[in-house]
Amino acid sequence: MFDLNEHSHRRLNPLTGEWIVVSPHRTKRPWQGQVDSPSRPVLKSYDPDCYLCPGNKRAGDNVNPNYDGVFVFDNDFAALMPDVPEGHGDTGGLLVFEQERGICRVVCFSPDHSLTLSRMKVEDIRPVVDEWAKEYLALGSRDFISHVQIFENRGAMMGASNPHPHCQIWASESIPNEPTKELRCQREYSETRGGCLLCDYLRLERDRGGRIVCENEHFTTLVPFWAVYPFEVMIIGRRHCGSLAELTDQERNAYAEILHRTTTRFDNLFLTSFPYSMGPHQAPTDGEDNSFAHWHTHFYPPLLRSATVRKFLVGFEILGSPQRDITAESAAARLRELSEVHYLDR
Ligand code: H2U
Ligand code: ZN
Repeated sequence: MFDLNEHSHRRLNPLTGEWIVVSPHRTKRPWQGQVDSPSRPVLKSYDPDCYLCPGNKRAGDNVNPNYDGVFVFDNDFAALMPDVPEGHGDTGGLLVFEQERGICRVVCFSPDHSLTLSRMKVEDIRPVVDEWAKEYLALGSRDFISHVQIFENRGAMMGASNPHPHCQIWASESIPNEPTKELRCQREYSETRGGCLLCDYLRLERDRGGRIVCENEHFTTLVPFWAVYPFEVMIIGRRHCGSLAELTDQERNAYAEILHRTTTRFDNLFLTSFPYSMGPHQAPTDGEDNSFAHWHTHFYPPLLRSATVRKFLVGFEILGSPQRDITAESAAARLRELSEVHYLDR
């Protein structure tokens, strides 16, 4: 009898169309690979050397105002620029390029250098949610912007340059790879099956329960069946809509709340400031009919055990397919049994 908890298998990610190899029998193997020291919580509320703290100097002659809530600015080292001239080329389908215009912004969540989403009050996360919605609309309404990607890199391990609570926004002329795959799959699903992929998936998971981490009235945090990262989760809204901008007042509060609860569980897992890359996937702003797209949020955390990193994509994963040892079901069970009171408050 085939057993998903015993036997090697592969799982389809219906959002991207890609397969993930799952090796549940392998979790007991000894680990002699990379061990990082766990990220300690930051203690000081103000750091005179931080370029995101209120009143401090940034690159060039820029000085941050003495902000007391959310603070947004154009990235001083933007990866994408709005004023790139038109350019494209195609040499026999082999050397292909086109100009990529864009706008990059930085959003500070709080003036307090020591905070994280897990340590902020829900009522202080709500303005962050509002700012994300506002930036999505403002950047998305620019005629050359087709997609707005908001993302937070949390922790040095994930490449964050600074512990100050912040995220980045890259608004781009083209739709990036990951959303392109997800949009294609969502469109095909709705054309062939006549429903929404994520509405149907959420309903199925809520019926079964085994991969659900936590829920509130409007949102569910779950470990997707096809998760690649050890404690990867998705936050999916119960109501079908394309972006944060469409959320009601109550839904925005509920989203702030589920962000807080999810990140608190993460910190409580290994009693660390848990590293991750996270961000919402929202409908493109390319003027096309994207009504099939169901906005959602991904969290990709690299930690497997306390101070032990999931190998970054290497070996079979880079040459073949991504692979995981700990199943989505056991990861969800671990996250589900954790307290929602932050360990530093206990
Ligand atoms: P990360 O921690 O995710 O790297 O985000 C910090 C961003 O802040 C990064 O993209 C920008 C960097 O370009 N930055 C400024 O815009 N001004 C500065 O003075 C330093 C860093
Ligand atoms: Zn700071």
